[in-house]
Amino acid sequence: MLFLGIDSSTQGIKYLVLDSQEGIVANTQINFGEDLPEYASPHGFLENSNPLIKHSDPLMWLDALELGLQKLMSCGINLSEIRGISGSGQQHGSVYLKEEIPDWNKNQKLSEQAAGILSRKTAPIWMDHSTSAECHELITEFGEKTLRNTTGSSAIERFTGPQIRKFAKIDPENYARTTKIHLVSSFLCSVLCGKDAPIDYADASGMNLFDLNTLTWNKKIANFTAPDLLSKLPEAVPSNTIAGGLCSYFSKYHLTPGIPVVVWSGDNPSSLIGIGAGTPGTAGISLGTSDTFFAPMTKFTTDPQGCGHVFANCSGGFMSLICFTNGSLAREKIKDECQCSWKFFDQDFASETIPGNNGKLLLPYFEAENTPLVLTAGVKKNFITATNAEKIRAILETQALSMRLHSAWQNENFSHLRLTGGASKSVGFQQILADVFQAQIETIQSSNSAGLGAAFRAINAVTQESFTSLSDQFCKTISTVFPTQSNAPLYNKKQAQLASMEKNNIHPKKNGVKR
Ligand code: XUL
Repeated sequence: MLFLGIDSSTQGIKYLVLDSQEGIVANTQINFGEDLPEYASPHGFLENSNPLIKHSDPLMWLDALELGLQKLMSCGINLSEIRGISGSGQQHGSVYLKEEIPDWNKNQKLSEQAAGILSRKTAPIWMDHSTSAECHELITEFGEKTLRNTTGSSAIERFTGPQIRKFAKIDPENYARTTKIHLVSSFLCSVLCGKDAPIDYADASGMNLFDLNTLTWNKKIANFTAPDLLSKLPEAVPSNTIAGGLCSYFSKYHLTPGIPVVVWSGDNPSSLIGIGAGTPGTAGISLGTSDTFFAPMTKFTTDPQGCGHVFANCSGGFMSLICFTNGSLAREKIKDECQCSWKFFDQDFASETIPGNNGKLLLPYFEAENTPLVLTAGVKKNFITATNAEKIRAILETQALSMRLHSAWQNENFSHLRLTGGASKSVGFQQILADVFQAQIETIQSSNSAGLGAAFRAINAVTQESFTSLSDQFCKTISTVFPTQSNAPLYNKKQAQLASMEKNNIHPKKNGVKR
């Protein structure tokens, strides 16, 4: 049986078809910047003179969805044999509708039909950091600790609740006309079903609105966030819920109308499933537009610094998530500065440098950063001169050390770390991560773990096959890098150096941080 997993991420949409016996049989993707230049979003979001504002055009996602399905038709598999679909979306982004999602008319493009039902032309995405005032208001009303213990997170700029509050404040008329607010995940799931779909518990956790103790929307927080908000939120449901049958519009892509569409989730919760990190002791690191560190949690613990999060885990229980905005785009900036090849950036720099890099570090805040919270972009270095190889080691070691520093609140020991995402193939970065975490670094066959996790969730909901059985079959490790134990003291020292560099360079008041 074939299942389709779709991952709608910041810079594009990826499609993966999994044969439940044979493994992955098709893989394809659409890049928003390259394939849809008319949307003027080279990195998946629109230009804005305010660097804290990051919005995307939801119609671009719909054109990409259709373009990708067309591309998938030419992959040589019979799409009519697909028996279930699920997906994942970049987290926190929100889409505002003034009418119900219709049963689409086959003779008109999705984007043309959807244009008429949006109550807000653009969707704030996870990279938006423009809601500090709203976060401050939430914290003043409920207290930081209460928010954290209720929703799993402090009030966070990119989270959907503060974003909705800002919209209701700056555009009350269009907010009032809004009848439904979707996440990227639930919006695209609704599009496939041709009717409004629910939000799964895991992606609901990234909104500052969902109570992780009761697994329901928190009425008090929702009422404070924006007028009448509860009536505009989709239902929150377990991650294995079938949202509906595929609407007949998609028969033009040879998909069979009526096949189950399983509720979509966030890309990070989906990746946790897709890398097969079901058991405590194994964590995941996704090296994409954002770098994220995530792991199943043995107990509900929150981050006292307010940067890390607890989400519902699609396979039950909870997971942690720490997001670093300056991931691949920051690596690319350094690569551009060095004018070197990817081979040099991913591998050859290592032989021209030494672990620890003679203390050279750099705070790579090319964009506003989530972890630690930095609202004024600016790159800081503790060196004046460095070779290209040293600059590359400086960014990679800083990113690895920052992940270790800011994930320590979980109080868990990780002996295995599974890497996913585009940069996971960098053998230089793999060794640095192994040495910094003193853990085994594993990679699996598919670097699209969010799409694979989505396909697993479709299979699990439709056939009841367990996640353990699926990951045993399809998440076999293809490479393992072992830590060099003698480098442990050196990186412990360097982590302390990074902590004090962050402390000395990040001035909460100057940055407008009110947490
Ligand atoms: C997670 C986060 C990002 C997006 C990227 O909290 O904001 O990782 O999910 O797609």
